[in-house]
Amino acid sequence: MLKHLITTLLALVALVAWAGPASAHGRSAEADVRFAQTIAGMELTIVVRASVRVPAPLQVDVVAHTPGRGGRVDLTILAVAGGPSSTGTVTIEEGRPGMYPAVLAVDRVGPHELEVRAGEERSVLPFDVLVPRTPLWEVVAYAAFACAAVALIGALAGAVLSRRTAAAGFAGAVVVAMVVAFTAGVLSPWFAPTAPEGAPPGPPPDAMLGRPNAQAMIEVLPDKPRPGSEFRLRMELFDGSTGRPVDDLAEHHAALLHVVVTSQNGSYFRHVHPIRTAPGTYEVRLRAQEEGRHRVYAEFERADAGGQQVTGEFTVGGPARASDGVPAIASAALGDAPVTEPARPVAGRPARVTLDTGVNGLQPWLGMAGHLIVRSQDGGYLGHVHEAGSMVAGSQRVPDESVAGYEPRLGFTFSFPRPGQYLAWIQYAKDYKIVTVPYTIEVGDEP
Ligand SMILES: [Cu+2]
Repeated sequence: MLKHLITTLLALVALVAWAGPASAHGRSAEADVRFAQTIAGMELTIVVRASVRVPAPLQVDVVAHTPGRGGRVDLTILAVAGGPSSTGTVTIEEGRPGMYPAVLAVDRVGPHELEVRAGEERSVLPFDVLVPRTPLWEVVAYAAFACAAVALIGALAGAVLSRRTAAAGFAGAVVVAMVVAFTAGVLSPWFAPTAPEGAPPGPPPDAMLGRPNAQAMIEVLPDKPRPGSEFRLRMELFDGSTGRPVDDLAEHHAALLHVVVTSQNGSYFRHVHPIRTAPGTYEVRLRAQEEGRHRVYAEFERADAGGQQVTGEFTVGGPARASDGVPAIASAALGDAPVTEPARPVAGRPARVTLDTGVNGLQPWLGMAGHLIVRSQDGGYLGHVHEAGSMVAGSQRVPDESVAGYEPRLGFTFSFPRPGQYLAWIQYAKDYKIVTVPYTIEVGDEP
């Protein structure tokens, strides 16, 4: 009995000492998954809530930022490995931004697909159902406590039966077990985090070199949309050497893909999140407004690789027109106009751009309090920075769309690469609605 106890304790000590490099790759089981989607004329964020066990109900919240004419959104969750599917529906009310919850179900961990249907459109979004696993140090600590309890009983029994040697041995085992348990607890911060159940395997050793950038083919259908008409912007991502679709995009600022479309003079500006219509293929429906050349900028990140930006171009109804002016401050702006410090920023030096939105309790959009998108006059350069903001009431690890807690003043630091005029747009969310404030900045040369 005593021998067994000591053997168990030694094994636990070995386990603590090992604390091997467990796979720490990927997202944690406690994090929600977010997919911004521009679908059926609506700008949505679909939030798949974290689950703590399976099988279990799975909450999926559809946040309607721009509900447009609203309508039905059908959700279906399917495990890639097979098994029953689970469905849910939310009905977005016309012109009513907000959070529309649905409860679906999952019966296993691992790779899943969430199908989103709205209007004529269908998007299939891959995600992993993860369930937290008990960390190794906790297993060790609990096992050691159990050993200590058994040894304590042995020591007491030895004392009652006047078996001194045995009692002393058991008492020693209690001490060793407690030391193991406390050591595990004290060392817990240094233990490699335990990968949650259902997490994909970490990258193979050769992946340390990084995956190659994806190649992008950007086109519009029809290839020359008319002003006022709807068109589809399609983006195909593929591997340059094999030609196979690149379909391993990671959630990056609450979306798989961020797309900005601007007309030459910047009066047309869309920040949208295309739906995934096939592996490696993303589409978004837009309505053309004005004739001329338009630029497309797409930002995404392959899993286990860096982020990248790709650009494309298309023309609306006829030949491109020369730049004819700059956007005015939108009537949508609620607070003050943006202020730049210094008033005339110097190229290559950080400038401060602030906007007092006048909104008490800004909400996060795409995980941030505010977004600043900057384009050079000719469209050759597009930059994007964030205001992480501070929540008025405490800070949340993952800011939720439903929490209206940011300070009204948004501040960004931005270094304009060259002198000249820039078009800029600040975006933030209020009452779930996205507000876009366009303005222009004149950047000077070295003083
Ligand atoms: Cu975006």
